[in-house]
Amino acid sequence: MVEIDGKQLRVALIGASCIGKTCIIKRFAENTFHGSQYVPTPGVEFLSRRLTIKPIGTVTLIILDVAGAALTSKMIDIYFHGIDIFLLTYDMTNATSLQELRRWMEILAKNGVDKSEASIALVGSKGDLEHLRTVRLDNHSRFAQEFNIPLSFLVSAKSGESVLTCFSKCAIYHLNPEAKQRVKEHAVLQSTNASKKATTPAQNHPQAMTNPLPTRSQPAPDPNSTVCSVQ
Ligand SMILES: Nc1nc2c(ncn2[C@@H]2O[C@H](COP(=O)(O)OP(=O)(O)OP(=O)(O)O)[C@@H](O)[C@H]2O)c(=O)[nH]1
Ligand SMILES: [Mg+2]
Repeated sequence: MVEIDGKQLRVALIGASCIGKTCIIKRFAENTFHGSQYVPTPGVEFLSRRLTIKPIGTVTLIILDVAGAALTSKMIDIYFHGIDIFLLTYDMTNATSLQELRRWMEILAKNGVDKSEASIALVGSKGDLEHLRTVRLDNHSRFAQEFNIPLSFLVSAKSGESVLTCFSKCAIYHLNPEAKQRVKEHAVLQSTNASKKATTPAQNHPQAMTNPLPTRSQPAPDPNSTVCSVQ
């Protein structure tokens, strides 16, 4: 069993502006949601929370809230130094925000972020706005497959749905060397087998250990829920 007591993990949320990164972090770290007005994050902010993962112990997550506007910042390599887990976040009501993650993936690659060292998750935000969804589940899955991203979540900072699960599962995954080894092997399989479709059985693929993106009944529209994502 992995010994985790006292460990610290550095987690960064990255993605376009106004997709709900700060709200997800505040929901996780403070269990609050102040969604009525949008205040862009200036540069980078930090919050932390200690997580108890039964039965293996406690781990402290130091969470970097990276402003969407930091995409072009010259400081980005400093921000990304030593990050254990990247949560690549997009707004499921805004298809452009998923495409913008391509630019963030380029930045990760440029900064030498190694997918077998750092763990990467694809996170769809604003899951309570199912009625406004423009990113379908298959778009999400295709993106995750294209970049060999092993973890997938759909969360809502507003309702709190899956926020704790997302951070906990990412931490557990990152602390499990076997899971990361499987990603490494899968990446090799993909690159040596580029002409064929990946044939790894679903139960062996790391994606199988993630929570399925849930479908849910449609909540009533909430006109006050967001300033900038409901266009
Ligand atoms: N309905 C709904 N709205 C949300 C949710 N999360 C965030 N929002 C809205 O989206 C707006 C932007 O959220 P932020 O968390 O500030 O966005 P950000 O990604 O941190 O933006 P930058 O700091 O500019 O990078 C907020 O004002 C909220 O109204 C959610 O889960 N559901
Ligand atoms: Mg922010």
